[in-house]
Amino acid sequence: MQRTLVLLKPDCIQRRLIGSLIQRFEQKGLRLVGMKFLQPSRELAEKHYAVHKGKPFYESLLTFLTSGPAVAIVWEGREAVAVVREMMGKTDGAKSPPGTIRGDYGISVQNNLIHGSDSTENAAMEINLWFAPNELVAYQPVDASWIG
Ligand code: D4T
Repeated sequence: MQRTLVLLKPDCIQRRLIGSLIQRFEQKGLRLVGMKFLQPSRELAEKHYAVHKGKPFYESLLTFLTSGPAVAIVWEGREAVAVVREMMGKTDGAKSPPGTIRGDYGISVQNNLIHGSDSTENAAMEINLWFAPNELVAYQPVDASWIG
């Protein structure tokens, strides 16, 4: 079982799409492990996007991520990292195919609604960044044997 970090970015909250996006992941069979609604600080945003420091879009990206509240979620499931990335679509909503989250809900590159970890290593780091260990809940869903 893999775990992955999803952020519903400030545009997702402002556009009232939280429920629609969470529903997709629940229906896919991913298991909710942790979830919080928060106002990301500049410090947290800098750590989260450290890999992009120095790039032309870095400052604008930080301003965007800290522009309003966000939802941080940990999902668990078989191949969860790749499954979430596939469901998100491409970075640019305009180039993202219909059926994906960014393809169905956006046309922007920066305001692209959602973040998902891109590897199991980054997932572990990002989960640790956004959540304390006691904010993650381990349990056995009753339908686990049906989901796989
Ligand atoms: P995240 O990391 O948010 O899940 O997005 P991606 O994995 O799809 O894309 P990324 O890491 O390359 O970019 C991070 C973040 O920066 C924004 N961005 C990206 C931007 O504003 N301008 C750009 O030119 C690029 C490449 C969008 C997502």
